[in-house]
Amino acid sequence: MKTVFSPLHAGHAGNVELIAGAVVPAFEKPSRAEFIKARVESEELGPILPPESHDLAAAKKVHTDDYIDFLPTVWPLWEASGRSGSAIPFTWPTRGLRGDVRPKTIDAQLGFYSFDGGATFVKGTWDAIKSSYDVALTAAALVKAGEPSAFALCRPPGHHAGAAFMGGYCFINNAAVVAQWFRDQGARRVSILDVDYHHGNGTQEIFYSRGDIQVINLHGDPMTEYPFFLGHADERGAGPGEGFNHNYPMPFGTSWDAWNASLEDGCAKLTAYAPDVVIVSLGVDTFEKDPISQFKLKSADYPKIGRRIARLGLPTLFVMEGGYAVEEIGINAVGVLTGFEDR
Ligand code: 6XA
Ligand code: ZN
Repeated sequence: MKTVFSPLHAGHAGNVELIAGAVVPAFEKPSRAEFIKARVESEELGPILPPESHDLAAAKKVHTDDYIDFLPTVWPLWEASGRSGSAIPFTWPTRGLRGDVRPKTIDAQLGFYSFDGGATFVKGTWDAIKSSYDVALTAAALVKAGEPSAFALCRPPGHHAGAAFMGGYCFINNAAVVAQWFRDQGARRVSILDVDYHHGNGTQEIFYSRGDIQVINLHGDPMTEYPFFLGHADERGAGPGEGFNHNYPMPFGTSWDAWNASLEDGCAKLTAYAPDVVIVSLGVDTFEKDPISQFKLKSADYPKIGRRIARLGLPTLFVMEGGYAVEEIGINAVGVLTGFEDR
């Protein structure tokens, strides 16, 4: 399997986040991608290719124009206002406030275009976001050209980003971009299978009213887990999208047997839908030692995930999302991919 990777991710570094009342170095850090790349190499998964540069038209098919135009302006506006450090949103237009007016200052716009303080900018962030987007589209083109599978080693991740908001380390929704791109290239139906520990609220929001892109999410129950405000089992899609969104919320402590039962059910839904291509939002923060997550999957479980996905028998694009147990993130992510290749 070919991997697409860009070193430009590394400029998105040195961020901080607020967690459990403390400001700490962000868990989403450059070493994550480097550990995965090193494991791709040591397991000899296949060649590692650089991305080709794409314009932002494909991003604007799933995000609003103004949101995408905003992202590259953040750091210049932040610096122009005399700031350094991380640009972090801190005020949101929640219930009872005006969400229909876009204010002028950088602080206000950060809040206007986010749902939490978890998507933060430093100087190299925009170039990293753009490279992650290019990685996803370049890997998608490999599958379109006939590769049975490809791995988009994206960083930053994407599945929390909605049509007009960032959050949870995510800016451009890479999986959503490539799902739409496959549709525009002639795929009749596309399935997104999101196995990250956290609900992919952005992906769900983007395709909630669509019947041509099926979204399946396995994740921590939002009653107790981030992102808290989406991801319940009764969210099944709306209008023409009704019945094409499937959520599998699971409790803290879930281990392989129960998680795998959800995967089996999700795979049955996927097979019944009969898509032309599958996009896997590949998060490995389901791991028992993940520092911010509460599931109990073991390293030996990840190849089993890959094997099950391979049995779908469909062209498959893996798009990297979360996973923070840095020592093991490479073993687990690449374990899914070698399992897919049944080796
Ligand atoms: C809250 C936790 C963000 C989780 C991001 C993630 N700061 N999403 O892994 O998949
Ligand atoms: Zn996650």
